[in-house]
Amino acid sequence: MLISAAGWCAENKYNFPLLKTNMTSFQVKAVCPHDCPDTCALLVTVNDGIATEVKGNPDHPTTGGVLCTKVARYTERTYHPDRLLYPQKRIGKKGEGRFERISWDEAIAAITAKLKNIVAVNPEGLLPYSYAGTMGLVQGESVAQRFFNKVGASLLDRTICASAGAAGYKYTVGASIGTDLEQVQHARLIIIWGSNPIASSVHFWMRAQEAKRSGARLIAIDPYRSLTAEKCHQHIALLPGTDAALALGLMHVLIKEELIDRDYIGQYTLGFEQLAERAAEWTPERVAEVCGITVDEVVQLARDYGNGCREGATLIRLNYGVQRVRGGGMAVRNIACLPALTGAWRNPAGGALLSLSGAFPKNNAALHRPDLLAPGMAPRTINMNEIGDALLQPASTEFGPEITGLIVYNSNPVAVAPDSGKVAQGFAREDLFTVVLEHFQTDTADYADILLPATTQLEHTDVHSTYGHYYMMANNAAIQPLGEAKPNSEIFRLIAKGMGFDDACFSETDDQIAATAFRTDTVNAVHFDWEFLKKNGWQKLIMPDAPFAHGNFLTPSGKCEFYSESMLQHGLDPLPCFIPPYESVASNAVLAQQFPLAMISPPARNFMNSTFVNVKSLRDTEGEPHLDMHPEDAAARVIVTGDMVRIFNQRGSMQARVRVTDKARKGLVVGLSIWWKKLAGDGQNANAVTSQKLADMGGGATFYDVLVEVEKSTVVLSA
Ligand SMILES: Nc1nc2c(c(=O)[nH]1)N[C@H]1C(S)=C(S)[C@@H](COP(=O)(O)OP(=O)(O)OC[C@H]3O[C@@H](n4cnc5c(=O)[nH]c(N)nc54)[C@H](O)[C@@H]3O)O[C@H]1N2
Ligand SMILES: Nc1nc2c(c(=O)[nH]1)N[C@H]1C(S)=C(S)[C@@H](COP(=O)(O)OP(=O)(O)OC[C@H]3O[C@@H](n4cnc5c(=O)[nH]c(N)nc54)[C@H](O)[C@@H]3O)O[C@H]1N2
Ligand code: SF4
Ligand SMILES: [Mo]
Repeated sequence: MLISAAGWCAENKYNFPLLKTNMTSFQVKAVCPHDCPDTCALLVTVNDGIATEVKGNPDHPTTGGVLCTKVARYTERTYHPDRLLYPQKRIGKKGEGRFERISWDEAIAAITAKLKNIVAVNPEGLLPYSYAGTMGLVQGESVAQRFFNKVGASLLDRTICASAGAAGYKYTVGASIGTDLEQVQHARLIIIWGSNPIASSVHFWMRAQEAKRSGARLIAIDPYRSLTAEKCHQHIALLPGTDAALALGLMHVLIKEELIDRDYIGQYTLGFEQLAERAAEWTPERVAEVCGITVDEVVQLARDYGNGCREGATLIRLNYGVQRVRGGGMAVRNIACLPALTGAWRNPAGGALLSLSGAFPKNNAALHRPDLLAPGMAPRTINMNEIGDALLQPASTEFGPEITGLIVYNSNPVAVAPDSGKVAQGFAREDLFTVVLEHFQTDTADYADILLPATTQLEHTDVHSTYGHYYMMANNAAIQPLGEAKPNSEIFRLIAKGMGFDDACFSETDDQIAATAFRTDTVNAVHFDWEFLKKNGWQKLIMPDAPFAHGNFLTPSGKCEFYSESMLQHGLDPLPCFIPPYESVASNAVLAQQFPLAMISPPARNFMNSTFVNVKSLRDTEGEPHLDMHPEDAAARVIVTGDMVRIFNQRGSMQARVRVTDKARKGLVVGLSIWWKKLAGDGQNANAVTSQKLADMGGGATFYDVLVEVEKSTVVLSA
């Protein structure tokens, strides 16, 4: 159903910044809301109140007029016939997905009646569950978090993506700051470590390609020959979860062969002597054995990196592929030591790029209003990676009250959270009251008691920080909300009002909230001005060209900490070390007898986590859930390309169609993700086999720390 708002734009009553003055056709400056480092500037063409085209803004320096295939199809998603357009209440069993239309008044009354009961027993019985469906600071955690603070609800630790690596990087470098994306094309050597930017950060890839055309060498470190690895000069296919060992091996060779920058080390680092002693233990032979690669690969990579740093800019694009395992935080920490060892930070195009989010002085005090928490209240924190277990926990002194109320927004936990069998079991609890704010009837929405229609980025206002470049970004609404959809902010304002909360902050408009998004008392954003940002679309943070060229690390010592006292205090090894995976052939021989194959489930190019899986043109491009399997592993199981297989372990099983290919190294299977469970024949996805165990730091997830077995399916179910 196409909801037309024809006639509405005739007078441009919302005073959008117009690039064309034609009343019936104009363009609006917007921003891509997705959990992607590129945070593109969009130009939305609106004709007669309908968004007809979404393009990349050619004037925005990092977008350069280019969008990925997913968001180029944004209108298809916005006007999708399955968009949720009005509030609904559940009439079937939980998970069945049968709903009936109700009014907003009925919905808010039903929600607040239930919440009042839950809160009266114990406010910690209520839990938010949200992640990065939109990265906007207004539609993310502004009014929502104010509401949960006011209630005194349980807190959610948002650890599903980046927290292990962020912690490891922070111990070493001090904050999520690194090489500016706009410098990448000047690099002479780029190591793409645990990342597939062709799929997940195409604007980084464009710059890496530019560097390549100017003679740069590209090396991928990835157990899988991803789209990106295929296009690099060299691909080092190590075993999953062994990156920390490879980094130690590089340190070993760099130090032994004196390929280090003694001057930089002396001035700007802490603990070199101890590091050298530790690295001495990691001979290339030992590293090769742990990582399942050759001695020559270790030694040559170290020489290329060390010599590269002397000859020009050498950049490590490390990403989240390395940190979704037990030792993920340590892996990122070890890699983050390398540019300080070689002085690669001296060059603006050298150094390391993980996340740049730490540069944005987000004004969380204004956005989230932690002061709304009543004096003396200190709600417990639930780690979102453990949502399955948390929902199945009875009350206890240790755990606190049972979770009886759950409000889900900006996330699809039944599809994306690990150990999905338990998650679904938790969501199915009859005594759990669940509200879901969504665009579509996702796997999670099927379990809602009350399902509320949320607006998309084209229909609401927002302000964005990013993690892949240094621009503050503004999103202007392009069209009116479809049907009865409302922004998350407005929905939480209505719920707050229904609860009787009359604090002034629940009357602030989205514009007023956006205007407080960044602190202007810090040098990075001293020039932040929401009115300007809205009109211009973006404003770059004030950042030095090479953030750590002269030290200035944000660690307690102000140096790059090869030795970290904070880590010691937190019960961690203060020096780089290798923490083996929970589940691997080398680290868990008993389990590996039953489940001998490592499995990873990184993002598919045409999906954004589980978003877009229901957009037919994109789903058709991915086809169906696949499993890439090495020819020897397939032959040993008499499996050929096209066979439907069952992938299983002690936690669950899923079905997928096999592609026999040496893209997956021997001993590894790869299921590109994250499929909607209900769009797969057996109603399962990769998270049927993933685990709720946590990484070494930051409470991070361990999605790629999984052993499975694969067998030909006897019963083939189709969607
Ligand atoms: N198209 C698309 N883009 C996305 C997303 C999406 O779902 N689809 N998701 C977004 C989100 S939420 C995130 S967090 C980012 C993720 O962005 P990246 O961190 O760049 O992650 P991926 O692109 O998944 O690349 C991870 C790569 O790591 C590899 N890998 C897996 N295990 C290991 C390991 O142990 N060691 C090493 N060295 N490599 C390993 C995988 O094979 C994969 O090729 O992408 C964002 N962009
Ligand atoms: N097996 C496996 N599992 C993984 C991963 C993996 O690599 N493998 N990756 C993990 C990672 S890195 C991440 S970040 C998580 C991602 O997990 P999530 O952040 O849950 O991401 P999505 O699956 O994209 O779900 C976001 C949902 O928010 C909705 N949404 C978007 N905008 C709005 C809005 O304005 N309002 C409301 N109410 N809803 C909105 C979308 O419709 C979508 O259904 O998944 C993790 N799960
Ligand atoms: S998903 Fe990433 S690449 Fe695609 S439009 Fe959004 S920010 Fe740009
Ligand atoms: Mo993520």
